[in-house]
Amino acid sequence: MRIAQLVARTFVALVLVLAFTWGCGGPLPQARETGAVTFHIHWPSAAGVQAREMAPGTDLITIKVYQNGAELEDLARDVTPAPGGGQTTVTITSIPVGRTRFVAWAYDTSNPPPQPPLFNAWGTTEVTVRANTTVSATLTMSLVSPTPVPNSAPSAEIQATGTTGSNVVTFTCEGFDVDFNLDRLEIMYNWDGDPSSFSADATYDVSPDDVYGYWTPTYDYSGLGAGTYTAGLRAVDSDGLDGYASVQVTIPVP
Ligand SMILES: [Ca+2]
Repeated sequence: MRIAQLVARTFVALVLVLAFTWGCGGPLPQARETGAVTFHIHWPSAAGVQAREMAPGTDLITIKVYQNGAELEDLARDVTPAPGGGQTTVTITSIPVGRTRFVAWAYDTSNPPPQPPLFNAWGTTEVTVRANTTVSATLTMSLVSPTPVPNSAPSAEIQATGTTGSNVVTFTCEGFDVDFNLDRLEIMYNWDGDPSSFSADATYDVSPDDVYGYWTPTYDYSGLGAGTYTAGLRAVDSDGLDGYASVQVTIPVP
């Protein structure tokens, strides 16, 4: 009898634990670790012209934060540029750890609404955010002139990473287009070693047209001979203007 009661109580207790766990949506996920980045925002200088004199009306810099191609909207930050063309320093905190892309736009907001603010410059950089650490980074702005801006060509960045023994290389492909009409990313290889065979192999559509595209295609090189190969990335906007970047991939001897 006692054993039966014990079994019954244990069963009831188990049901209660399961119900509690279920009702709470399962074990709480561990909060993802975060870190911070301090940006030193530099302005271009040329021919003795003092920094921001080249974009004298700039009174707002907006920094946006991206991870894995998605914007972390809560982390976007508006910054007032330092007066007199000096360096602007700003720290963004509570950024989840990992590889992070930052894009900054600089504006002259003196235009009365509904006219849009004049877009003066932009800059971008990639930072690896580390837990409970403040990383220092430089963000160099590139002037956009004249304003309003004629359509300009996108820029492209490509990196390659592989894991020993996996026979797979992963490409990190990024495209940027300041006038928000990035249309697609195209990756190309010459795995057969013939430079004339270098051609677009796959395409990633940036939809809707945006300022930023992010894509991580993979390539399985099983059976490929050891050697150094080239992979290229084209970032193309909706008017057909493009930017290009390439990366060398070294396949080890099996
Ligand atoms: Ca464009």
